[in-house]
Amino acid sequence: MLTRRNFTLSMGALAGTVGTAALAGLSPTPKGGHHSILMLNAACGGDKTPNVFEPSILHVNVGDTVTFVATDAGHNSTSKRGMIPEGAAPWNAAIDEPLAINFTVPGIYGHICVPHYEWGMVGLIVVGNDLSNLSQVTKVRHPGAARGSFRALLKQL
Ligand SMILES: [Cu+2]
Repeated sequence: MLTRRNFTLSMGALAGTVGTAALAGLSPTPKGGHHSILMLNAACGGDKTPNVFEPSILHVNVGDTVTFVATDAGHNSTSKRGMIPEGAAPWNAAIDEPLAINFTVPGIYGHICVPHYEWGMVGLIVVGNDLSNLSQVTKVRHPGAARGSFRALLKQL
């Protein structure tokens, strides 16, 4: 798991690599908390599930910023069509691109790693404890292992 110290270090390293201006680019005046989702070749801990977002489910407050961190190479984060709240902006990061998103619209957000989508590399972000788009999110169809992965994550909400 990511400790607070590791989090601070990784954010520092990230800022050093891409510059704080680039990080702040998508969210000019983020006032809320900051979170990280790591893109990994294998899960931390015992199960070693290949190709994961860590954490796979993240609960944040409205106004918080989430940074997708390209810890391992070959991953990206893209919001899944039909799996974000109405009025929210979709995103689509390039492979290996760290991306910071400021979440201002409450609801459930489903996101995927495009290269590993069919292998089940998917995640959920819940903003403001709002599950009002759950039935819409649940209706979206997925290929391969993504189907079971999303089902398992949605069951935990
Ligand atoms: Cu991936």
